[in-house]
Amino acid sequence: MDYIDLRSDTVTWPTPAMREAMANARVGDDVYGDDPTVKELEAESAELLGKEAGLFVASGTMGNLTAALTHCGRGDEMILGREAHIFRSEAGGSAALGGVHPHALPTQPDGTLKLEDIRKAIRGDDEHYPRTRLICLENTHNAIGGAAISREYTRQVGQLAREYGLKLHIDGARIFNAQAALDVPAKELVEDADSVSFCLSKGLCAPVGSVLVGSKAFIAQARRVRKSLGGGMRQVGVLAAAGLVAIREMIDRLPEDHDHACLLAEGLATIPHVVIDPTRVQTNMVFFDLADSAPLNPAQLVERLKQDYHILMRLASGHTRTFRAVTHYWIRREHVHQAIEAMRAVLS
Ligand code: TLP
Repeated sequence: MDYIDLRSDTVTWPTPAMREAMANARVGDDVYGDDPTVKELEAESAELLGKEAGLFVASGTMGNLTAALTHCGRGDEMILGREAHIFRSEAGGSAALGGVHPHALPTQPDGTLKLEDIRKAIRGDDEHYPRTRLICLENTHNAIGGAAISREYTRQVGQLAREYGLKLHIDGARIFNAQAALDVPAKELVEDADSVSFCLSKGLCAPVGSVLVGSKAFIAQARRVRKSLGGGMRQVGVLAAAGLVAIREMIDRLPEDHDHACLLAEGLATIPHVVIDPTRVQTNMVFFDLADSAPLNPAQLVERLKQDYHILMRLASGHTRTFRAVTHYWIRREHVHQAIEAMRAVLS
């Protein structure tokens, strides 16, 4: 890559193996069900997460939106966290396009929702109320520093959902980072979910796409919803081919990104004007604050790192002094050392 780009794992370029697979991909018109590479990706993804079927979608946002619109009708309510990506960063799509009413609860410092809060938020049968249909969790939790959510917690939420006849969707954009952090197969982390969306184009490096998985009946309905959103794609096996490389070759290397994130956090902790608790790093994200005492403001810091050191860094979404640095395949150990030394030079 041209820069040491720590802004996100979405910036990852496809690997050489992906480019080759894309060039040689077998394709067909996927809306007619004719693309063998897409079918393979959907089947392997479903298998990987222990669900019956999968659906290739253009993005994580489209995966979550398709799930919400498949589970909920207009005026139905979904329960989720205030810090959830779906609530904060997906342009209010489920409300705008599906009339789904979001019921946002406080997100806890570990990325969970209190079970008691969820229970209280579930509506009774009263004509004044929207009908509660869906609970959404996020694993790993982006805005909570990439926190991994445990199998036990998810199981409890699943039980609660079933008790009230609700569905559970997991925004598993980075579910394989949770698998690596917890050393629990992703399949088990999502066992209780009715649907899961995971991204191929973040730490797994594919250029485009996510996969939504669930039961056969759910995916059949989701396919119609995806079409209505303009997401029926044609010879899209060229993209699915990269996705297959992503799930076959890129999952097992994620712990390397987590090690690099720890290294970065430990290095940053030794730099003046950086406020950070390295023990909070669980996956590939490093959140830190720039103290008021710093000689530069956040915009100046970003500019100096870019101009003088070829390093790209950004503030965490919605924050004014909190940065989020994300490690990924294109960030090697020496890049982490370079980033630490650049920060030291700029802030000392
Ligand atoms: N997150 C992106 C940007 O939105 C900031 C990032 O850089 O982290 N769920 C989660 C948990 C996500 O973090 C994201 C993307 C999505 C869904 C949406 O995925 P895309 O960008 O493919 O629509």
